[in-house]
Amino acid sequence: MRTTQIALALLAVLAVAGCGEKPKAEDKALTVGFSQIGAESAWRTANTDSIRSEADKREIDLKFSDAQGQQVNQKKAIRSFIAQGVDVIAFAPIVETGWEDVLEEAKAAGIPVFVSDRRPDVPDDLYVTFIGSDFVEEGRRAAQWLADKTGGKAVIAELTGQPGSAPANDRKKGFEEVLAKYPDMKIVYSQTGQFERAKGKEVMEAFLKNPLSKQVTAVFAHNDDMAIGAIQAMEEAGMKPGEDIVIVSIDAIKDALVAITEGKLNASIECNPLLGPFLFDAIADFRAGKTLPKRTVITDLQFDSSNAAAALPERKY
Ligand code: GYE
Repeated sequence: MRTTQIALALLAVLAVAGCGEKPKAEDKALTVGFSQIGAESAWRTANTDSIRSEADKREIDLKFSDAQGQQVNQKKAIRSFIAQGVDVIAFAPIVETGWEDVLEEAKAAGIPVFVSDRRPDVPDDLYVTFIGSDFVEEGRRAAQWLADKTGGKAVIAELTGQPGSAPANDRKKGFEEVLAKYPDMKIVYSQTGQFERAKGKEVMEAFLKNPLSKQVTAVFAHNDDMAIGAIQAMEEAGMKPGEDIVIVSIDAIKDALVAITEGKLNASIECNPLLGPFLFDAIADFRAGKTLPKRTVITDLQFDSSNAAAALPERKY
């Protein structure tokens, strides 16, 4: 009698738990296809680590694709995510233009698209939300820092980022907007270093052979890696970067904070690459039926000799 009761109770529990049934759709791990730009900078590596580790933590099935700096590869990856029927697509668009067709295809397939880091130039209805820093503001802050440091007098060489990318376009725009208020600050040379350390070094090496470089009193680099490459070129040419020439850049990676404490770099405006938690929170909220803002702006700090050393021990990237 007792055994029968226990057996019945057990059966009831199993029935409630739905034991033996096939797993329902919501029991499966969420599948997210993420198309990354490449590995051009320390910022990008930290961004990739953040996305991968956050997906792991949440047991999300992440299909990660590295486009190695090519828009065609990103578009191929997105098309392959559509063909695989992933639940969500996320991507960091390398350049602003040329995304409409592939995002229309995702929309037609009913797959929501989340934009991370850089903005694509497409109509709002082609993506759910865009999460990233305000690059125009970063450019403004770099210029304002330089104006304050130099008393509004500077002959500037600019190292620009990936041509056609939102951070290169916007950082230049914000920087020039502030420069317009200072008649004695002007950019006399501007060349892309593609956001890469080696290219930043190459560009500076070539520029130092140009007589125009003798007039230059400041360098604005669109990211720290290019600034660090330029610093190496200046040191190899026997100059004292940070003293002979004032250098300001963007990202605030650990190497930049080190260079500031060594007096070789003068300032870096932060751009937070740790977007994984923001991205996967947004995806979770969307799936829970919440309305998301079209744009989430990540707030950033800035560093110079007044605060870099204190921040260094805690810096993760
Ligand atoms: O500043 C740069 C990277 O899109 C914000 O891309 C990002 C930029 C970052 O290569 O270092």
